[in-house]
Amino acid sequence: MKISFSAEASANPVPGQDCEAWLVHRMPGRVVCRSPRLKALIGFVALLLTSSGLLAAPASPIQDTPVKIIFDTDIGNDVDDVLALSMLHALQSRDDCELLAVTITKPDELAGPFVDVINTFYGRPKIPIGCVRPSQANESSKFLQLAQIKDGGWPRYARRLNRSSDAPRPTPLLRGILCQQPDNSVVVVQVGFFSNLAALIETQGDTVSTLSGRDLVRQKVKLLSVMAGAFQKIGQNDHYLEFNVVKDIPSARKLASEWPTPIVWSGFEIGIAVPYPAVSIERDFSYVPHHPVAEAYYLYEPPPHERPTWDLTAVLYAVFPERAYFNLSSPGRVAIEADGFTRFTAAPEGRDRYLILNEHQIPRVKEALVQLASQPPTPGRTNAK
Ligand SMILES: [Ca+2]
Repeated sequence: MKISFSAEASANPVPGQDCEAWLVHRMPGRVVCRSPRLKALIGFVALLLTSSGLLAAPASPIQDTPVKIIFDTDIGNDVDDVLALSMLHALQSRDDCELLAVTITKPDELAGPFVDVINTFYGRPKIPIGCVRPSQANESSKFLQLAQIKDGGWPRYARRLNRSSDAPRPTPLLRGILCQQPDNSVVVVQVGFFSNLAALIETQGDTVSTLSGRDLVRQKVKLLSVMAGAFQKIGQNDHYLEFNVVKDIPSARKLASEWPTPIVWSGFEIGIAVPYPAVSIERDFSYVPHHPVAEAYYLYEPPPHERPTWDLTAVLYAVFPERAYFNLSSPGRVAIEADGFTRFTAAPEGRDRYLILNEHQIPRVKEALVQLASQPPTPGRTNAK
């Protein structure tokens, strides 16, 4: 059980009220203490336990409610999407996020089943998955075939989804999920192409919601955390054309010009500054004979290769924007040029910012990414609450 403190309530205590009356059960397994006296008592007991060695470390990060996340991914291209999805499961196990849905922009029949494999492995087979339909534009994957691999005639990894074509399409799924959420509550993490979210803001009102896609996003979404573009020189190249943008430039341009909420961009330079430690892939996933995340990494490019953490950084910022893992640029506006270049122009009221990472932050970010990506499933947990 996690106990957290409400700073605004403790600053304004009600005189004479019992401690117990200030206990508010916010959600299963999670209690918020609003009593200054009880907080002091808990703090004293925690201090005693800590000094006696019974508690090894201070309490985990405090957050009122789990961050509601929609994860939009081109999973099956690079392997960082897989590590990013495993991070989200760890964060949900820690009550730091709630993964509402995974939507996929890779037009591969095995992309949906592979996400189903990962979600099932982490004990959450009911998380909705939305998939674009297969197309000629698809590039073959190095690891999605893990969804079909068998040992002695039996599937190595459990799943229910047979092919992406059997899953809902992303746009109606996104509309249905968003309209059920409280206003200004959802953080969308986009770590692939812009196709799904550009299509979402293009939708008209329907039986699910009378709002257009753009108005629905404006009402329900508080932040878009996107891995795309480049906002520093990449080597000597000051006009770097980043993969997620150039694969669907029309959609990227539409989103950049019309998306109605704040956007924080994790540029190409952030992920390459934090290579994922190969030793983690070799050692941290060996708690089971077959681990789909590690096996995907090996099939993509095995250790000692250390893959950049592009998509993982977008997840880390999305869930912990207040933890100073990164600095933010000044506000401005990102425009996508005709060739796919992401041009940032500072503007005081601008919608966009991009991540900045200094040398002191890199070790801390790397440690967080490793610990989250390699955290084992929590027994008995499902997304069914
Ligand atoms: Ca990706």
